Amino acid sequence: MFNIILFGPPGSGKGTQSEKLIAKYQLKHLSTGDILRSEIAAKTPLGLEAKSIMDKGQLVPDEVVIGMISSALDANPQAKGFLFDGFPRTEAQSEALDALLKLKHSAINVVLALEVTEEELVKRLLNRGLTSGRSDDTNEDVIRARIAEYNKKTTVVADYYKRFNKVVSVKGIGSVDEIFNSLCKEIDKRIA
Ligand code: B4P
Repeated sequence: MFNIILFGPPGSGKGTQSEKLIAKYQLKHLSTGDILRSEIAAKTPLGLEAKSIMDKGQLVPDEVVIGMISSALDANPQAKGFLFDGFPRTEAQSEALDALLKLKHSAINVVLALEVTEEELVKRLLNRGLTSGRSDDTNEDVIRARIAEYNKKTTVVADYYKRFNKVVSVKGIGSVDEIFNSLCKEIDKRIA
């Protein structure tokens, strides 16, 4: 298996690049944001709880998202590899992911970290909010709270994987295709 974490702040292009990467490398896409939004759309108890947290720009509790990822890994025993998008977002989630992959005799191969300035992130998310219908994208205060949550709780994920020499920074400003090419270059170096 070849497993990638696509890492970066909200609005850095994780969702955008994931679509292209899974098509090229035939990986299974696991986006905790997408899974949570489908729970919200289905109005499940988990979705209702998650919506109130996400609308404040905060992170959903670790045990909830770890449970979701554990089920998704079990549901895809034939996968050639996984692309984790928006997960892990805390050190506890990173440790849990490593343990879950170990049970499957696998591990994270590379963490690709998209680098984008805060002003560009805010601009992109407000712009997406005009059409996405996502309530967490329409209010600048909520967007800034998400970025603050990222700086407080999620940057440690990169520190965690740096200890294992697995993090590569990629410039996340430029055209979608330029960024995609930079990501592919880093993957191709490692996948051979
Ligand atoms: P996510 O769904 O992960 O979404 P996101 O951080 O907003 O970023 P996303 O990856 O979707 O956006 P992208 O950069 O592609 O999280 C949402 C919420 O769910 C979190 O705040 C949290 O509450 C909760 N959650 C999710 N996972 C969790 C976890 N593991 N633990 C706890 N809570 C969790 O794109 C943004 C915009 O930029 C788009 O409009 C796109 O078109 C544009 N864009 C992309 N690339 C561009 C480029 N190169 N140039 C210009 N614009 C670009």
